[in-house]
Amino acid sequence: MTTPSELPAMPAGFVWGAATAAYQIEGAVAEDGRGDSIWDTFCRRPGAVADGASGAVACDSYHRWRDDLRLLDSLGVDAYRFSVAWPRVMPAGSGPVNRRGLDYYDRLVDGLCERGIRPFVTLYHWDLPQAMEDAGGWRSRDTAERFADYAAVVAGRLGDRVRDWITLNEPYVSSIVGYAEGRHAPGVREGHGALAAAHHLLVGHGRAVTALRAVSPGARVGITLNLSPAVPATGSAADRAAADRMDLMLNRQFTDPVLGGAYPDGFERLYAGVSDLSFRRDGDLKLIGAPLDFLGVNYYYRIHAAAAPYEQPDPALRSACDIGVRSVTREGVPVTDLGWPIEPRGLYDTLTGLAGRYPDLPPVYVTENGVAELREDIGADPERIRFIAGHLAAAARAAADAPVDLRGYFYWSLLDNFEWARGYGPRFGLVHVDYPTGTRTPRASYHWLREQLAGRTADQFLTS
Ligand code: PNW
Repeated sequence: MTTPSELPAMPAGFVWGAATAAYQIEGAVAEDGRGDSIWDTFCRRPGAVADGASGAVACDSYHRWRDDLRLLDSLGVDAYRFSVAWPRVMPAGSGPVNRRGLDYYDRLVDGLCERGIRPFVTLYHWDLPQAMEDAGGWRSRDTAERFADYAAVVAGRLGDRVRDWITLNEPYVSSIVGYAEGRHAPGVREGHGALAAAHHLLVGHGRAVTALRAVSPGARVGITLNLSPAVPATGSAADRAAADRMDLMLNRQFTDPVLGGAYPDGFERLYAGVSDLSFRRDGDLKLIGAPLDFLGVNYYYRIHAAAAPYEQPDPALRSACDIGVRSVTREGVPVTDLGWPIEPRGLYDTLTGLAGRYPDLPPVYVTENGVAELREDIGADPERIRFIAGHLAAAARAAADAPVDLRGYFYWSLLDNFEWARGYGPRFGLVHVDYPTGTRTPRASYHWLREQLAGRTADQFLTS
């Protein structure tokens, strides 16, 4: 198959956007009353983040947000997905509200509305207030309640202009990468605790959905999940079973409760001896599985799964990511600079798979998809253009082949930014950022996307 270099025609009303997240772009971590988040703490831990980097300055968007608005405006996107930092709004996670923190998002939302750009607001993109972590973090059910309180506060301030809300970004990463792998904040390696965190994140999601709708009756509410099809590295029974375990941990642990109102089959078996799952309570699934206005899907790559020995033979000592699986690179599959396989068909399979498994699948937005380069390349990024066009073609095919109501696509990311434990090496941006001067320079992909978007109205008219 040849790789397209143009965007496919999408139905009228399709939302084209770009995405960012608070801790990755804002900087200004000690300004205007912001409290510490678990990422501020994690970044201070020796060896936790590449080059000892942190989000203390990042893209300085807390001060340069007008530049970001100008970039979005001239790009011609319909929407901007950004996140609100919980510790700016409630420095201790609960209790007093910090007006100055909310003021920042108020200005940003006003600026978007003035330019006709629709805000998609993520309420939690991993920056848990440190004070909440000190009280148990997501292992504690109370954090879910506090999250809903915070969601209500944000909606109370922004809900007159913001319609589209995303409760959580990638609860898999918050729980499994943060509490089981320990590669992300808070950087612990647990079994039961990580599974409790995953569950409480979903409870927090459910409570936040209720709170958002109560405060802002016109709200459209969704959640963003990172989904990666797990395919067996070989046809062996062992690799097929490994792929199934990976799919359970990474995908179905989240999609089944949220979209199907049920815990996935096989989950208790997967974690037998690791956790008794005693954090589950009656009524949780009803809350977690309440109908959503949309699902956000983050897709980067698919996983080629092979059976591997458990790191820890004794289940009682196992972390929740120790499931006897390793992911392998397949001969002939191109990879990005981060080693992530480039396979648009994984996005096709994700979308059609959702439609096949969940009869009541709500409308879907691709809330992230993108490619990073490790080179400090300011201008030419043909790989990025091919990546975007290839993945959109796959998404459009999925929407044509399956009952998927695909409503939009957000490129990750508008800007080069703080890529978590990898620091500032990987560059995902349509726009290059020079650290730490903060100078923003649009890349070729930005100009390409701008031209594609400028020409889209006529195309869409033809096909709709
Ligand atoms: C997503 N991992 O995350 C996030 O939503 C973004 O904040 C991030 O910048 C983007 O993808 C690109 O990575 C992930 O190491 C980041 O397992 C890292 C991991 C997984 C997801």
